[in-house]
Amino acid sequence: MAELPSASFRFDVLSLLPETFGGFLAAGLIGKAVAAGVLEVALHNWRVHASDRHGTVDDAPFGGGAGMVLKLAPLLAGLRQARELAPDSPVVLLTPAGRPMRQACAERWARGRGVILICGRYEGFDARIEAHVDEQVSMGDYVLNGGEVAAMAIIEAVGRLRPGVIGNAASLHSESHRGGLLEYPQYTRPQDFEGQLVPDILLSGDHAKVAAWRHQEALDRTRRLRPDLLDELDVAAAAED
Ligand code: 6GU
Repeated sequence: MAELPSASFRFDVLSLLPETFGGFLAAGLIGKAVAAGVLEVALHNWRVHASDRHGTVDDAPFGGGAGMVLKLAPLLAGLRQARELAPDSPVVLLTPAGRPMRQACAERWARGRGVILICGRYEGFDARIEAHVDEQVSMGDYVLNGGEVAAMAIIEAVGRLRPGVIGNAASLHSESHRGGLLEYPQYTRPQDFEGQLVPDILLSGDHAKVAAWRHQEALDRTRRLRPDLLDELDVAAAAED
């Protein structure tokens, strides 16, 4: 049976550097999905809403101190425009002061019809923006010059969960972070690469043994690299008892 045409999912991105998205939106599976209309990405440069002819979007901080603060009015004008185009989309502020992005977040957003993403640049937002957004999300505990790279990461993480973006939907099921563990190690030919061997069990043809080995490897790897994920699984399991 032919696959049903999938409804389009839209990203509305508020950015002062919309040109940074060009290559990203044209390449690979995301590029194909955009060309096919499965994903729609509207870039809103909110500098056009500045009130002066210089396009000023920032100003000095009240209370003094170094740096500048992004003004509220032009940003909110851009947000209003995006909301009119995407009234059902949650509004996500991209900031290092937000909650770290998680796979569960991508899954939740992918069940909706779109997401509005707000990217700042260098300086912080006027804190009053918080009253106008649904969530504040960070890419992790390090500092970027702006939210654009974070927005691209989110477009990819959410977009790839939408029907019609990834050819082999089955590959979505065994990935790292699905089920709270890192993915087990994978190997392909050759079986011997300069003396580095593929584990024998993978050549055994015993599917049950392979499955058990993979689960154990996923656990070991998670314990080694991301013990914090195992703590979360324990908490989740305890909550189910
Ligand atoms: Cl979303 N924005 C900026 N400027 N820096 C970050 C970030 C976001 N996430 C981590 N660092």
